[in-house]
Formats: sequence, structure tokens, C-alpha cells
Amino acid sequence: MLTMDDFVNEDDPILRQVAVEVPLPASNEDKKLLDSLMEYVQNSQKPDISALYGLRAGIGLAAPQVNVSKRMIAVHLKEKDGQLYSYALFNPKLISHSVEKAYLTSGEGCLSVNRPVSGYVPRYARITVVGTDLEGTSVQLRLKGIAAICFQHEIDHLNGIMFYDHINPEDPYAIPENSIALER
Ligand code: K1U
Ligand code: NI
Repeated sequence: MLTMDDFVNEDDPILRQVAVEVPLPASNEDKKLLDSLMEYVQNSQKPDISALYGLRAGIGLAAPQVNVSKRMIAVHLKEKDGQLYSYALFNPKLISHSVEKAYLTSGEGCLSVNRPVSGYVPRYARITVVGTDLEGTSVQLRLKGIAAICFQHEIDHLNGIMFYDHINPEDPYAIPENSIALER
């Protein structure tokens, strides 16, 4: 089971590397890691388990955050309408996106960043992602809202990009052009 002790810090160079593709079919070792990424995210949202193990709550996690530079992510979140998005994917790839942008009015956080960072993070409002799940099945997802934001945050981790790289340094709260505001 992953705990905060497994996480690397913001200044670790692994978070700036481009992670390597996972050879498919995935090895048992790679499946175990992807499964444990999902287990962490789910456990972190359970008040009893997160308190017991001191887990920081998250809605997503990428392998480089636990010191493995391989293309794997887990996302587990409920949208406001109650729809659950729970996906553990090997080699997720953003294959298309809207012109329109979206940003969270509360900004973004990151389990690898132990400080508050202010500002709006412009993302694509709608995206299509492909990848391979733990059963080896190819999946294609059309996403919007917080789910789209979260997938972009996690795929960025696989490309060495941190959320604050997207914040306008001159004016962190400048409204991104052609964007919609999302409340959490
Ligand atoms: O990748 C990570 O560091 C996890 C990060 C993902 C994320 C944050 C903000 C926007 C998109 C994606 C987090 O999960 S930070 C914690 C968080 O956002 C949250 C935690 C509990 C409930 C709701 C949100
Ligand atoms: Ni992050």
C-alpha cells in the first residue's frame, strides 16, 4: 500500500522527465503499481483510512509522483452530477481537445507540492483520451468538467509538466481567453 512516504518532492528531477511508455501487455509488476496508484487515490478519499495512514486526499495520481518514470495514471472522482470517473490507465494519450479552455476557480493543488500555489490553470474544456486499462482493454474517453481537468493534470505529470507551469506569471488570476470557469 502506498503512503505519503512513497511520494517524491516537488524539486525531484523525476517530476521533470518525460516518462517512458509501458510495454503492453503489462507485466505483473507494472499492473501492481497501477493498481496501487488507484488504491492510494481511493484510500485517500476515505476519512478513516486517510486519517489512519496520514494520506493527503487526491482525485488523481501519476507514477512519477511515486518515483517511477512510467506512463501510468489513476483518476477517481465524482462530478457534481454524481457521475463517477474511475480509471487506471497505461499509456494515456490526449488525442483531441476543444478550442475552448476551462479553469478551476479554486485553482489546482498537487500531491507533490507542499505549498499553496495561487492562480488559474488554463486547461482544455473538453478532451478525448485513449489508453489501456488493467485488464488490457483499450479505452477511449470523452471528458469535460473536473474529470477533463484532472486527466490533463495527470498526463502533464507524464510529460514533466507541473500545474503551475500553466499559470500566467504576470497576472496569476487573469481569466484565460475563451474559457469557462469551473466551481469544484
Ligand atoms: O496529481 C496530483 O498531484 C493529484 C491532484 C490532482 C488534481 C488537482 C487539482 C486539479 C486537478 C487534478 C489532486 O488530487 S490535489 C487534491 C484535490 O484536488 C482534491 C482532493 C480531495 C477532494 C477534492 C479534490
Ligand atoms: Ni499533481
